[in-house]
Amino acid sequence: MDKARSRELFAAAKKVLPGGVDSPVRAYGAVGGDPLFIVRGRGDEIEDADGNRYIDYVMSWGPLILGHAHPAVTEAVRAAASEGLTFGAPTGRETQLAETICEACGAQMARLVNSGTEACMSAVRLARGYTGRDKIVKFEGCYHGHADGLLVRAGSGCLTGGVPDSAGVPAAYAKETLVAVYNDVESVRALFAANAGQIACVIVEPVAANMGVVPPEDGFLRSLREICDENGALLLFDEVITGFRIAYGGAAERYGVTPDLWAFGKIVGGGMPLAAYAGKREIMRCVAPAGKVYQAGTLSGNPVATAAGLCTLQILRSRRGEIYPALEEKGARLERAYREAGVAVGRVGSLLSPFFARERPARFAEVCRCDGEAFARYFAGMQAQGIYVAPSPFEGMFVSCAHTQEHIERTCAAVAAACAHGAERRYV
Ligand code: HOZ
Repeated sequence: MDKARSRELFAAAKKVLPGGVDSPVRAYGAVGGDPLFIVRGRGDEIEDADGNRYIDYVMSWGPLILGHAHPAVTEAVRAAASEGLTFGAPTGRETQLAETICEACGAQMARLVNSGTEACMSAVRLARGYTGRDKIVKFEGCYHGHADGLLVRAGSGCLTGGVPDSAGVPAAYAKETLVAVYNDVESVRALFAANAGQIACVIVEPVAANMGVVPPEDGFLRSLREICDENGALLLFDEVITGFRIAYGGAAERYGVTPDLWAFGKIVGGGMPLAAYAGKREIMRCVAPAGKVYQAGTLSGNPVATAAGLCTLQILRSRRGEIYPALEEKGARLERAYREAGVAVGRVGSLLSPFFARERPARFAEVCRCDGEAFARYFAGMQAQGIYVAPSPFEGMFVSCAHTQEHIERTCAAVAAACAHGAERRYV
């Protein structure tokens, strides 16, 4: 497989972009080698700058649940763009998108922003403004974007790069972030006991998906709900990854636990830079200009992005009865392939990740004991067979509606070969 052009492009990029990329986890730091430079995507495939084609399971890290360049979504974008790229004034589609998001998850009001980072950061500020408290609880290994206070013990690229606590975050600010253990209710109770009356919210990925995919244990999310209620704190679901993916109604639909606030990203923008935070009316009314919690944005509710997001959600809503069962089936087929290859798997619906460990981890400390070198060999084996997976053991695989049965089967065969290759020094 020739990768000369990608190599050249990366060499040029490194001169002007830090690390040659615009987001750290893209840089192949955990697996070695140079990143592929992508020129186009169609359905479930991407093509790199050297003309190599790959079945894609990164899918832009989650947004592309309908696949690359979905005809209806690209047409919606084209039509919206031809009317003007941005106005910085209200448009009707923002209301429609907010209504669609709220109807799906059970929220009453939403505010549109540009990225998952902004959505989480703003929702945390809102929780603080609403409760009048400063401290928040997050879980080690969970990632909520790169706002200062949320980088404490963070997953995703921080974990991949070995810097779960970023430089540049003032210690005085970081100490307002209390860190609990995902899937360990007692660790949350202990923080509430030690910080009575001071905690504004618990922010959690309902399915942890930035330390590999770690599903919540039975009762975990319900216990968080109870602890928050007992202590007058808000429960904030970061559904940037899980929203509209693990079910049309996200975690509330899948697990029957309703938070006070939600952060959405990825799928809600249909592949464009759009995200949202949402919640109960009483809380959302605190956001400016209705209330005193300030948050703003020149491109918020951008007309082209809302067109992509709305079109995507409308397709998901109208065909949810067929889409989600089909995604579940494809995810289950891939899970089986990994298990048959002797690799543990975390999976919820079409979101999954292999773990090079004897058993699927349920806690962050167990995730950290997985075999990173075996992952790197597996990654190289998959790429050599034309399968594009994330260059990090801590990111999920995203299955889309566009993944064909034939490509899923081709992937299963590739998994068997790549895992045999990755297995040599497994389970250290
Ligand atoms: N935050 C993404 C991973 N969970 C990475 C985004 C990117 O590198 O494009």
